[in-house]
Amino acid sequence: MRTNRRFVLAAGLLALAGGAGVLAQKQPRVIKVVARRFTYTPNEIALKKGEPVTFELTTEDITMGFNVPDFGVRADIIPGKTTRLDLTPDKAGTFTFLCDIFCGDGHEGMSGHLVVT
Ligand SMILES: [Cu+2]
Repeated sequence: MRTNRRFVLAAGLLALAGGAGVLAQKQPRVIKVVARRFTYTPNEIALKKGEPVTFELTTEDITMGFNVPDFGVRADIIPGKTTRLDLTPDKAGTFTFLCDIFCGDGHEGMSGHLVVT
């Protein structure tokens, strides 16, 4: 019984600490992006300067890349997996993201835009 109560107390404290963590630290906004030959959906994504986001990247066919050269971040998108990529844009403007893993004849045109305001 005593052990049980202690466990409940510990679990309660953990939940409290977790809640405080969420409050103290702004959770990144999650943006899902689906890649397939030779497009991204969505292919235009609105972001706010200074707002942290996490891209959740998936592919519907083969391995693709997701590269945002202006922000120096990239990731592989592997079939059957969700790839998470964090970005906090520190400048406003329109920036290209593109596939940097050759995926077939339309690869060169596989791109989209981040519009940061
Ligand atoms: Cu490609």
